[in-house]
Parts: sequence; structure tokens; C-alpha cells
Amino acid sequence: HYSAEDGYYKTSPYDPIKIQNMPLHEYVWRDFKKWENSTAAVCVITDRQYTYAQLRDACAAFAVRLQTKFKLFNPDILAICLPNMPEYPIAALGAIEAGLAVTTINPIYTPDEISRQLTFSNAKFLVGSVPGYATLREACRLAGKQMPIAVVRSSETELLPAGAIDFFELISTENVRYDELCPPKDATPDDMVFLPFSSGTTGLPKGVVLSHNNISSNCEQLQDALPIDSLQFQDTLPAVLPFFHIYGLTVVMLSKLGQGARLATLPAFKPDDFIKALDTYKGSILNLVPPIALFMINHPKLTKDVASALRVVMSGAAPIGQNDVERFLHKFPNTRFMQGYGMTEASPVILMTPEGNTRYASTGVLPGSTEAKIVPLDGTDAKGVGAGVTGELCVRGPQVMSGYLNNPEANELTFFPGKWLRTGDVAFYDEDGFFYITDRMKELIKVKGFQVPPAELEAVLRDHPKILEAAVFGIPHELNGEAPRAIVVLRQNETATAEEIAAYVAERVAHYKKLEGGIIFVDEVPKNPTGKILRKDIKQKYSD
Ligand code: AYL
Repeated sequence: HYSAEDGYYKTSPYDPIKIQNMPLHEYVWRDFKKWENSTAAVCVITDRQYTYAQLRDACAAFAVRLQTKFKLFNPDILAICLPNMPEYPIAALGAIEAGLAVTTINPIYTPDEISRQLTFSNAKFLVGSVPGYATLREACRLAGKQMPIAVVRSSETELLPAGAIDFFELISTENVRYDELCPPKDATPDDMVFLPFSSGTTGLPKGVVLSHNNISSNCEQLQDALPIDSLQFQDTLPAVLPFFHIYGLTVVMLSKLGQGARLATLPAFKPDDFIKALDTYKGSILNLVPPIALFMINHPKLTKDVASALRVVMSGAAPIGQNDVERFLHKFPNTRFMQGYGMTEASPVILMTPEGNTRYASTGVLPGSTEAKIVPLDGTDAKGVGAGVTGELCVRGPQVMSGYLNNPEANELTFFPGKWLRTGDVAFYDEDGFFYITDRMKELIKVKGFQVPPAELEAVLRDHPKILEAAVFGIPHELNGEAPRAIVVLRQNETATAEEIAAYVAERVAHYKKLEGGIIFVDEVPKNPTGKILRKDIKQKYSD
């Protein structure tokens, strides 16, 4: 396609999707009757589980109590800071049923990291775990906020910490008056339903406003693009990708609960538990990130027999080498391998490999109702170039966010006129409409598929009393994709060791953000005349 204002742009090979225009929980439960008595979610560690009927009733009970006991209503925000467990979808979909929006927090964050998200999102209620309770209390203290904290006990015998609210009491179906639930006033399906955080193309993490229609559109797009037999309602999905991240949230939890799958939840990636999910729980479809694919290829205990139920595998969130896909299929010949590409700002799916794909270097084609253009990297023109030419990938479609919360400057930078979202990724498409991601122009570092925003680590480093300035960038890492490395300028007359700086950072950030790529002491951080860090130059000069 070509238009005067957009230049060349690419449309989807699929039929347009239907915009659902309903609250997200209603969308997820749309076919609920078909599988109400089968298992919706089971914990691989404790085996505690919920059928679809139990899960849905628990959601409704939670929704009623959020309104009646805690006076929470649309547009209040509830924060979930939980590892993957069967109660995660209850907290999320229950809050949504009450008319609230949900911000999802990484459960391995430090109190500092959590407090920032609580402040930015202005959350009014927290759901956490028993082991995480002290961290949440500390985070609330740092944020100067008081709010109810409900904790999920992983068993009836796990004790409730003093001051915490028992999540099980809030989801109990005893003595619930379902007729007390008030439908949210003045709400529309274009209102915010989730507020995950992403740094986007530059700077610190920002709240990504995703609506009911954004998320349900992406679920529809995914469903249409999946091969017909790729999901049956008896299918079990080992849910190891964390639900706080948009990949786990939309692609694994919401989309698959809408299709009747059984989620076998894992609170963390541990080899033996992961193997148990495939073997004992007969995992048949699996969403993973490249390091997990590498683990499956290389781990001696993870044999073809262990994964005998596995039919469909989908990788995303970071690049995977064609070689690795071939090695994976060699070891697990009865599986199909698909790849997805996207970003938090797009709910997340932007590209998916189609049925029968063998172009393993490609991240696929555009899902229904999605358009893309490739614009020149020099920033001179936002008009799209044709097939085979490399540039910045820009997309638009019903899954794309309305913008970052309370951040007009970032929104200005992130969108081209005509609602085109700039991905900050470098790509081209071939004559058949297959896209290839070739590089990342934005400063974001990805470790195991997780975001590591350099600006966040630079702020931590700048707080160190001996450090004058610092810059952070990613270097290639064999297993994790990338590792963060810092160049550091010390204040005059100060001395420090790399170990001491690395330990300082490690104490303040989640472990995957650690400066695993090392620290280099330098005399100055290269900057342009306006004071902007010259990241490309730094990366070139200090990557070896
Ligand atoms: P965020 N290949 C290369 N880079 C990728 C890929 C991929 N397949 N997927 C994501 N990225 C990078 O917000 C890219 O730089 O979302 C992109 O801008 O944490 C950035 O990661 C976005 O990071 C799926 C499964 C999409 C997962 C996702 C990605 C969610 C990650 C579709 O089917």
C-alpha cells in the first residue's frame, strides 16, 4: 500500500478482527460454559487448583469485596505483586470486574523499585505473597503511602503475617452478595484496564495505558493467527513466563483462559519444576523466551520423552537465532516452533509467524487489523520505504496503547502523526510481507526477555557518593541475550573497585538488572553538545 502522507506501508494478510467492545473479564469468560468444570489453573509446586467455575466465582467474590469492604471503584488502581500462581488471574480479573484497573509489579523487585511503581500508578490496594509481604510494607513506607495489602497464602497452613489481609477470605464464596456489585459508572471499553510499565525507546519506566479493547483485540489477533489445532481446551500450558510482564499477562494468561486451556503455573524458573510441568502435568503448548529454548536444547534431563506431550512452542520477547530454532526442532521433532514479536506498548503482539512457517529468521507477518511501515533511520522523514529496505519499524492497530500515563513529552516522541507507534527496533520486510528484526536502535537492554532500562541503572549509579557520572549499555551475552555494562567516572580524588560498585547496584535492583557485563572506569562519558549521552559511540568503544 502507498499513501501520500504515509509512503509505503504494509497491511495484514489476515481478515480484520472484530473489536470486542466489552469489559475484559466478560471477554475472557465469553466461552466459559464450554469448559466450566475443567481445570483453569494449577500450581505445579503445591498442586492447588481451580476449575473455571471456581475461578470465575472467586473473581466475582473478590470484586464484590473490593467494592463493599474497601470502597474501591472505577477508576481506582489495584497493584499485583505476585509470582505466577493460580490466584493471579483471580486478583486481576476480580479487580477488573469491580471496575478497577490493574498495575502489575515484578515480584522480585526491591522495595525501591516497587515504591516507584506504587507512586507513579497511584495504586490504592496491593495483592502480594506471604514471603513478599515485608518488602511490600517497606515499599509502601518508602512511597509514603498507606494501603491495604492482601496476601495469598500458598497453603492453608501458611501463616498470615501481622497486619496483612487474607486474600482467601476476600475470594471466599461464602456469604457473598453478588447483587451488591455495582457496574462501573461512565466506563467504556476504551478505558484503561492494565497499567504495565515499560521504558519504551528512552528513559525511565513509564506507565503503559492499555484498554479493554487493546487487550481483547490482541487476544483476537493471536487466536486468528495461531494454527487451528494449536490450542484445544484440554491443552496444558506451563505458565513460567511471569504474569506481571505483558507476554505472560496477555499471551499466556488472558488469551489462554479465554480459550479454555489449563495453566500449570510456576512461581519461578527452576529446572526441576519446569521439567515437572512438562512431564507430570503434560505441558502441551509452551510460550517461552530464547534462554528457555536454549535450556531445553542443552539440559540432559529434558529429553524428548519428558516433553512427549509438547506440540506447540512459541518464542518471543527477544531475538532467537535460526540455528537455535533448528537445534530445538532437531531435539523435539514433534513440536512446531513459532515466533512472536511485539512490545508492552502494543499489548504486546505485533508480528507472528504463520501456519507452517519455516523462515526461522523471521518474526513473521502482521496479525489482523495491524499496519506497519519502515521509516528511514536518520529521522528526516516519517514516510515508509518499500520491501527489502531497512529502517525503524512503526505500527498501528487496535492493540496499540493510547499512550504513557501522564507523560505528554514521551508520547510526543513515541508516536508519529497518524497514531503510528515507533518501536525503536530496526527491521525490514520481504516481498511476501515477512518481517525481520535486525537491530534495536532504542537504548533498552533486554536480559532474558526482561527490560533493563539503562536510565534506571544510571540513576542508581549517580546516587553513589563516589560517582560523578555513568552510562549503561548492553553487551551480547550467550545465554541471556544481553548483559548490562557500565562506564563510570569517579569524583575527583575518589577510588573505587568494580566489585564495590557492582555490589552497590546489586543491592538496589532486581537480580537480572545487575551489572553482569562489568564496569569500566573512564575519564569522561562521551556526550553531544546538548549533554545527551552518545550511546552508539560508547557501545562501539567499550563493548570488547
Ligand atoms: P517488551 N525478536 C527480537 N526482538 C524482540 C522480539 C523478537 N521476537 N520480541 C520482542 N523483542 C524486543 O516491551 C524488541 O526490541 O515486550 C521490542 O521492542 O518487554 C522489545 O523487545 C519489547 O520488549 C509475543 C511474545 C511479543 C512476546 C512479545 C514481546 C513482549 C516484550 C509477542 O508473541
